[in-house]
Amino acid sequence: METEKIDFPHVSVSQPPTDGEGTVRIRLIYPDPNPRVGLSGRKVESAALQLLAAITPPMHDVSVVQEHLGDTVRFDDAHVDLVGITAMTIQARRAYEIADGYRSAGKTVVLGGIHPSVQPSEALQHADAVVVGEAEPIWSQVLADAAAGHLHGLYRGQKYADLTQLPPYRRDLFPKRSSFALASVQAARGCPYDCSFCSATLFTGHKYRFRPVENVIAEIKALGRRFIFFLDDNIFASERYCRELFSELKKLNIIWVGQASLHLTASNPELLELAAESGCFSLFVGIESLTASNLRATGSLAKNRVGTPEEIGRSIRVLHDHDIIVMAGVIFGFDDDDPEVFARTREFLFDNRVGHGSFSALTPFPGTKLFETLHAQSRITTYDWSKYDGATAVFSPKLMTAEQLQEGTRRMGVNFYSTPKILRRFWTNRHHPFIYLATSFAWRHSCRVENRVPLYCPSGSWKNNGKRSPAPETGGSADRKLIVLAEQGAEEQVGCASVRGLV
Ligand code: B12
Ligand code: SF4
Repeated sequence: METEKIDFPHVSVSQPPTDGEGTVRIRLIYPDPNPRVGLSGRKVESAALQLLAAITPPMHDVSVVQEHLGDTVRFDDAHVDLVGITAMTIQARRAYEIADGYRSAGKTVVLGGIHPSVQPSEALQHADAVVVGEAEPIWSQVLADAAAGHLHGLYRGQKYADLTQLPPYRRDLFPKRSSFALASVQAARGCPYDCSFCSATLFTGHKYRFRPVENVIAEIKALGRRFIFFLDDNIFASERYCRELFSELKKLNIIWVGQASLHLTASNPELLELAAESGCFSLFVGIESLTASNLRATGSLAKNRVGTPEEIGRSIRVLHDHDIIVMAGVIFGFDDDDPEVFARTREFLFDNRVGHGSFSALTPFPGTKLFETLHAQSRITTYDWSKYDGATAVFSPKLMTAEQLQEGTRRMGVNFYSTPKILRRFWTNRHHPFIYLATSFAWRHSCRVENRVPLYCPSGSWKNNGKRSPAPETGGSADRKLIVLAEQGAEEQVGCASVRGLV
């Protein structure tokens, strides 16, 4: 298995039927990686599809299916000519199932998003066309070719999208809403860093590109929602831009959550204060590891510029001093992580009263440097993309077993969100009492349901000594009961918008 070199084979495909005037009836689909259980698609609207709908020329007809929000995929729908499917790696298997189903029904299929972009030849086995990278520069060409019956196999824009021209998302086509009426907005794209495990820069490039502040503000005003999730990889990317954005946000009476690096926040208390005044109540910061050698080896020391637990703790306190709830993203399984890493991290997060935590097993996403390294070392143990969920160990770690990595990561979430711990962290995070408690308990629920831990069980003492129960189709009645419970509680799955993997 190699990370693919992108070439442009021209594959002839059948012409999608149209109404005869060049109108293509398009269905955009967000696959739920685990529709059988209904647990894993976080309950956030798909910004990619909202944007794709917005940049679709008006002559075409667009409808949307978001499986993770409960919509059903129907292959027999006569009112569809072309299906556009988005996929992160974890969604790839389901995306291909859906693509194959539609192609069997004679529909034209286009795949796009991060996974098809880094594995285009693989994706092309399931689609008539694959869009590599951002859709803005190329989408109308794809649709024109589809309408004319000249669809090529691979499409890639020659340049990055011009964010000054980004239209507002077509939210009107998305009647099903995210949990907590959360609305996603993007102010900038790009990241100058190069963390070996991250897919973001492959896609959005190393240079920051910004939307004009007035466009962002106009979009938020038109939304009429109070709870905003900034999708940007680092909302603190440029001080000048931030000052302007936060000053304008201050006038809107909204609350917002975003992602940022510890360096750019903690080193600039004045800007942090402005962020808090503008409605920022929580920031996701990818601290990744408490071990400096891990941070150095993966290149992620560059973004936070703090590498020891003491330095990281000090930076976190600066955010707390500005009444901002910290969501710490931590990854386990780096080469210098031994089995003690879980206890050390647990203690650090608790001692520093970190409000929220998001824990992942290191995952070599295709296209990343990490993938290349582990693949070259023959340490990747599965290429089944549906296991690339951040909870499953898909490679052999150096200083612990794959099972230790997997179980340790899963236990972290359950343990971190135990009721006593949530309550003991309350004082530090008291400035947003309702949000802190509601999101903490939503995360508690989510972690337990995903790990099949009874909701009433004190953390750390669940059956099987923390091991996952068998999959539902083979599991016993207790499992089935929990799955039903999970389905009933589906609306509560997502707490804070910041989910590990965002940065
Ligand atoms: C928002 C976000 C989320 C949201 C998703 C909300 C949603 N329903 O869409 C939430 C918080 C739920 C989330 C969860 C996860 N995420 Co996430 N997430 C992001 C983030 C920050 C922004 C994505 C976004 O919406 N961008 C804005 C839209 C407009 O841009 P876009 O998605 O790139 O879409 C453009 C193109 O890709 C293209 N395109 C996309 N789809 C399609 C489809 C077609 C047909 C076409 C033509 C074009 C096209 O056109 C669009 C416009 O240019 C990215 C980081 C990043 N920089 O991309 C990570 C990122 C996508 N996430 C990632 C990961 C790993 C995850 C998790 C697996 C983490 C985890 N361990 O739990 C989970 C998976 C959840 C699940 N089970 O489904 C990785 C993906 C790596 C990979 N190879 O898959 C990323 C890249 C982060 C990273 N740094 O590595 N995530
Ligand atoms: S992890 Fe964050 S800082 Fe590192 S490359 Fe990815 S987006 Fe940039």
